[in-house]
Amino acid sequence: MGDRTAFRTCPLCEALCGLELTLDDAGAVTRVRGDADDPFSKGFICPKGATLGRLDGDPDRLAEPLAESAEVTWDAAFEAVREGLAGVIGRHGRDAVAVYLGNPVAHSIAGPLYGAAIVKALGTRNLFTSSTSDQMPKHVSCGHMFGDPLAIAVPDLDRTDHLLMLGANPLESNGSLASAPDFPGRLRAIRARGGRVTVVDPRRTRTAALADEHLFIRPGTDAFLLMALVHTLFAEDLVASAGHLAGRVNGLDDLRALAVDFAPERVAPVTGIPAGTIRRTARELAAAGRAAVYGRLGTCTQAYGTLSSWLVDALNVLTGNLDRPGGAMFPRPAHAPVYRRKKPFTTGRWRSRVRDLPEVNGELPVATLADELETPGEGQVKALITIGGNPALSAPNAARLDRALAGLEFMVSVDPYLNETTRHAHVILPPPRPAQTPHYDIMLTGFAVRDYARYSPPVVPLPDGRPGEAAILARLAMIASGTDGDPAALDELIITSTLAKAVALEGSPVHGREPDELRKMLDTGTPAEQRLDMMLRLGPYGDGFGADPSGLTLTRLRSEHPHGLDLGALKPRLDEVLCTTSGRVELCPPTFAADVDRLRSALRAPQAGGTVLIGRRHLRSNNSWLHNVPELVGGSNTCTLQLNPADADRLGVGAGDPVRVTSRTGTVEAVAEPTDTLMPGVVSLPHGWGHDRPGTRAGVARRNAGVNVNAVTDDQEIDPLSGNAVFNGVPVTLEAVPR
Ligand SMILES: Nc1nc2c(c(=O)[nH]1)N[C@H]1C(S)=C(S)[C@@H](COP(=O)(O)OP(=O)(O)OC[C@H]3O[C@@H](n4cnc5c(=O)[nH]c(N)nc54)[C@H](O)[C@@H]3O)O[C@H]1N2
Ligand SMILES: Nc1nc2c(c(=O)[nH]1)N[C@H]1C(S)=C(S)[C@@H](COP(=O)(O)OP(=O)(O)OC[C@H]3O[C@@H](n4cnc5c(=O)[nH]c(N)nc54)[C@H](O)[C@@H]3O)O[C@H]1N2
Ligand code: SF4
Ligand SMILES: [Mo]
Repeated sequence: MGDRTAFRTCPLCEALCGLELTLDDAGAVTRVRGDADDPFSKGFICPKGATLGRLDGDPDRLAEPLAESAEVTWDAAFEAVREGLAGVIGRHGRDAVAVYLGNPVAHSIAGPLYGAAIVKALGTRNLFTSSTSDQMPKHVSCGHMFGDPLAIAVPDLDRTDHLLMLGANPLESNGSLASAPDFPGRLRAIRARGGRVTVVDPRRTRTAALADEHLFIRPGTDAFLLMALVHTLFAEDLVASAGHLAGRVNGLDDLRALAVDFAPERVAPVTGIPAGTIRRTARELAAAGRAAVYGRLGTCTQAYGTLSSWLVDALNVLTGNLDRPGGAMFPRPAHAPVYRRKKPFTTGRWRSRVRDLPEVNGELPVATLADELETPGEGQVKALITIGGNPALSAPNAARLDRALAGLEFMVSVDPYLNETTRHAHVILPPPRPAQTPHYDIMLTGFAVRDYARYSPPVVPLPDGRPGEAAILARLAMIASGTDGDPAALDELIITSTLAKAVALEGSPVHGREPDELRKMLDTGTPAEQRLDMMLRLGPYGDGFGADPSGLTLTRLRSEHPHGLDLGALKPRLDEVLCTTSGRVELCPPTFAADVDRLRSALRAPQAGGTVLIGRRHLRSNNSWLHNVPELVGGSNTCTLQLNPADADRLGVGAGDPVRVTSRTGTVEAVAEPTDTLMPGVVSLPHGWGHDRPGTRAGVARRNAGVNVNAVTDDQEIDPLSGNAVFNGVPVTLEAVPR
């Protein structure tokens, strides 16, 4: 034999890059390059994708399940899970089992296909995910504005003339809630075709440096700036009243009235952005032919996360840029049916036990997970299932959560690493290597800046008896349901009920047909492949089970488009997306209007002057779990405390000096990195570090431990409408540590 080449999508971040892998005859990945034939990524790759082989072959990855720290067979591991869960449910009831789903769940086939089934089978209300450390404010905003929390409009990067970007740093993150391979190149192209990019960020990031203009903003104050932009559009008669949105929007007058109090002069002292600049920014936005406002993590993980997310889209509506080419558009993923029964969005269908926080999108805020673990009483969480998550590092006040995890009666983790979180687990079920895992981006193609589909079968086959992640999760769902029968029955149930619904639904491409006939037509691969085939065939580009013989099937996607299939630029589709009760875009939902009171009181309050902390992403990190790849740690990727040189001088510290950072919740000590890229009064620590805990297995990460920023973030501070964590604008005090 010898070397061979194989192709797959990179599963690491949201950019969906195609990869070309070289494998030796033992099946080890020896080289990774960008897949030049991928129609979306066209060969683009970043340092993380390029080292996927090192991650794939990491000797610290768990190959076999662990139970009480010993390697066990898969049967024994599942039996231990069955006993552990049954015990807790028997003693304390179903809500005593909590589930935490982390970020990589959204980057797999298995997570989206089986995650919900596990939660449903458990019958617990205690679902927590990394979404409430991330984008939940956007779901709430879109839920109320468009009726669907997943109807997230993305900037049409390739056609826009003007991009106003807040709280995003795609030059390091490669983009988020806007899947765009080579995001940096797409930004440069905006400028190259004469367009304009403006970045709003408390730090002059690499993205800000690439832009035409960078506005430093005081952390956590975007909602004020956005309100002032709205104010200016109304005050200067710049609102696009005619055009394709005319008659499709409710609440214009309500928003106008709300914005009256937020004149640029009033918000300037709060945001740190001069009134003249705010006015000019509004005028530029209104004057641009095709413009998009895009807000990401920095605008979500703050105290006004939902208001900021809402106002971003309010600006897209007011400038007439929602749902039009070059504006903010709704992707049309190939696997998601267009026709569906529509239920308008609500929150608070149940509430958390300890802090009485509302359910949002079927889950509770991760900021209250430790409360639920620690507070005794009926309904206390006694068991936890984590899937692809590391909340002992990633959650707000993670040090507290880390301690609370130690008290669980039972914990099982589906995770390839023995890390800060999974060291608390009684059983760890490791998914196989990326090379052994199939890929289709169920979640992220829903946010792609072009319609695009790609299926990557496993590059290396699994050994007999070794379950893939889909099979692990399906088995967990069966165990959770109390039957522990054949997991294939679960998929069969889902397929049968989906087909039954599809044939009954008017407008569906299979309306009126026989479910049995459709069932027989499905792909003959794994259960996950059968479900994917079903989804694609029912989707907007699908063959409708023969109704459109040239349409998409999984078989066709796999055999005819191994490098992926470009389904074209985004198309206007507001009517397909909208499912508000009114059938219109709700520009000023009452819950948001009520929350504006917080902004108004803050405008009246004297400005607090102290130091605040923000986060930071580095190109070669990926949250907490790539620090065990030698090529990715060290150099520019180190866990330093960045601060403005003026602040460093005042503190009497220079580069490399230790600084103590203290907040309400704790203290960390980090090494100073003075840099004028940070605005005065703002300091920055990256997240995902702190790999010095005992009982983990990650040698490289341990030697590059860093400190956990989430020892100083606060789980009691949340964005009230979404329950989202607040990672930006955390009040801290600094102290030089004598050497
Ligand atoms: N290399 C790398 N890539 C990643 C990840 C990673 O860890 N490393 N993580 C992935 C994940 S999980 C996500 S969610 C995405 C996130 O992708 P992005 O949203 O691009 O995230 P960040 O790079 O954190 O950028 C957030 C920016 O907000 C700024 N900011 C902080 N506070 C405020 C504020 O109050 N207002 C404004 N306007 N800006 C503020 C920060 O300085 C920072 O530049 O990245 C993904 N990609
Ligand atoms: N201070 C601060 N905190 C933050 C952020 C911030 O900007 N600042 N960002 C927040 C954001 S945006 C996010 S998304 C969260 C992330 O929060 P989490 O999802 O809790 O944390 P990750 O570090 O992404 O952990 C991923 C876990 O999945 C495992 N894993 C990797 N690949 C696979 C796989 O294929 N299958 C399975 N089952 N497991 C896998 C890894 O080993 C690791 O344990 O962190 C949040 N925390
Ligand atoms: S940008 Fe993201 S998807 Fe592309 S190679 Fe890098 S980590 Fe992978
Ligand atoms: Mo995230």
